[in-house]
Amino acid sequence: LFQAVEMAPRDPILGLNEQFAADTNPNKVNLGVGVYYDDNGKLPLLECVQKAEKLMMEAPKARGYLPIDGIAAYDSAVKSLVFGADSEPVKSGRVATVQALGGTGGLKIGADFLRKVRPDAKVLISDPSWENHRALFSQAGFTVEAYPYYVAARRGIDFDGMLTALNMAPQGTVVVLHACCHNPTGYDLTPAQWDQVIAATKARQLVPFLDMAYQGFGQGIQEDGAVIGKFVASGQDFFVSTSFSKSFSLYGERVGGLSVLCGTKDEAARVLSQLKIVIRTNYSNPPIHGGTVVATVLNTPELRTLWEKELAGMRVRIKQMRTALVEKLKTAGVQQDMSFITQQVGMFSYSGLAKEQMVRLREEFGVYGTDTGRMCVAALNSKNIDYVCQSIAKVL
Ligand code: PLP
Ligand code: TYF
Repeated sequence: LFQAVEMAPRDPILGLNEQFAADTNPNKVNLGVGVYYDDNGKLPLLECVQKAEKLMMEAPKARGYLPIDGIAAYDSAVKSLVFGADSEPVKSGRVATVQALGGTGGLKIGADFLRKVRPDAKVLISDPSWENHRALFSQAGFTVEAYPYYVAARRGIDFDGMLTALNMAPQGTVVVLHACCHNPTGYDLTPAQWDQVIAATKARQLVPFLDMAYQGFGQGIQEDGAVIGKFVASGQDFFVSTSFSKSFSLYGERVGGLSVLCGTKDEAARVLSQLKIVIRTNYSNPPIHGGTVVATVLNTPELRTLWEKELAGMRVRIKQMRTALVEKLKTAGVQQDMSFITQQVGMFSYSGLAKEQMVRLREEFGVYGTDTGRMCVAALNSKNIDYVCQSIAKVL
């Protein structure tokens, strides 16, 4: 039965973790996978999460099946976070939201549902993008192509190229957009550029699919979410996947969601019924723990305030690491202007280093980033940054 089964390639990012674990270099630093570590190099367990878990333990509950679409209080909290509690779409009931297994789960539910309503549509992702976007939409049965996004030569967004691609896309094309903190480049559109993108998706009748995996890591929770309000104002139907992996440091709990903005409340009810079929036939219903933690935090004012403070702490520390990286690279003798690192936002920096340099960093210095030159700035800290800068200076 399995004689002809081929060995699949490793995930380019998660595969680095295995290589890192096997590395015996005592100075090794993992800047490969997108995970936030604190200044002691530890994966944080947020205080708001611990407090929510304490509340949950004080009133233990039996573990029956959840509804197919998840915990009601969770779904409504996600909806309010994404669209605003007092926003027209939430008040009028035209958003269908489901709990999902991380942001990946939200994307996959959306992809499977889209395949039913738009079986012949093409999917456009950014060039470059999070590698799993291509894999996930391809697996769902779509032809995936890319729109220009990043130009290495001038370290920035090829906005004209992007807009041209959108303006040439056939009606009904699904366009995957990073809502904030673009992975892997760290370059986000300006509000004015978003306006033009939104005008294009509307004029061409494209289907926007916003991937929101880093809300709160860019400028702030509200600021990063503002793009959703712009799409709402344009009067288009669209998809938003949400991930709490990073913003709650709950990677392994698989907490995320999918929200679909529909034209009417009745449409939303029908869409929700279809999303539930997708979920039902994949994993039946989501798990309880992570969703309860996030719902408790988002729906309890003191814990919500604490979460916002802790998330701001992560955001500020990443920004400090960006500034320190630019300064320390200079101190380490790097001649070229590296100030672009502070213009990028979110967890990642596209360093501009070539594959050979990234391989040398890994093999000679134990400093792990992706072959594309992406480094996770959120894994730098006051103890490892000098070593990282000296290592980069040596390969540059
Ligand atoms: N989308 C982007 C752009 C990401 O970087 C990630 C990272 O993991 C995800 C989605 C998936 O999130 P999750 O780990 O919650 O599935
Ligand atoms: O881009 C990253 O590093 C994160 C984590 O298949 C990740 O988004 C990477 C690869 C993957 C799943 C998550």
